[in-house]
Amino acid sequence: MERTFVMIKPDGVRRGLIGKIVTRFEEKGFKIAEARLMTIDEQLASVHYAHLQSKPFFGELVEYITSGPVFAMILEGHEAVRNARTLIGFTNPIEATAGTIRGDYALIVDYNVIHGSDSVENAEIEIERFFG
Ligand code: RTP
Repeated sequence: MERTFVMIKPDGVRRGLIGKIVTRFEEKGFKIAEARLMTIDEQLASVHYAHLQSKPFFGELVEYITSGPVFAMILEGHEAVRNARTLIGFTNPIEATAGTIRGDYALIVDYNVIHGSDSVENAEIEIERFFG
């Protein structure tokens, strides 16, 4: 069964959205294979967002993702990567459709509540990175 990596970011955890977001994945049909609350340090943040290192918002992105605990999950299901991305919605909440997690719970791209792996290959890399 395909696996994906999903992480509720510090704003989502702070706002008490873990339960609501986990319920959405469960209701959609995903199986939660593993889950844990953890804190991301600067080094892990720099690896995870290495593809954005040249962006002007990189420093603020690292500050945000390290600002408090995240809730990391391994989800299993049919086409888990693509199904999870659809449920999560577009990166920028302004473009995310109502009914998606970002469409319903976020206003601004800087604080978009959740991360989901964008390919099967990256999902396996991120699962290894966060769960070892
Ligand atoms: P994620 O990795 O969090 O699931 O996001 P994504 O694939 O949808 O988008 P990506 O381009 O990889 O961006 C990663 C995260 O960087 C922040 N971001 N801020 N201020 C900005 O213009 C901007 N653009 C991206 C967001 O937190 C985004 O999720």
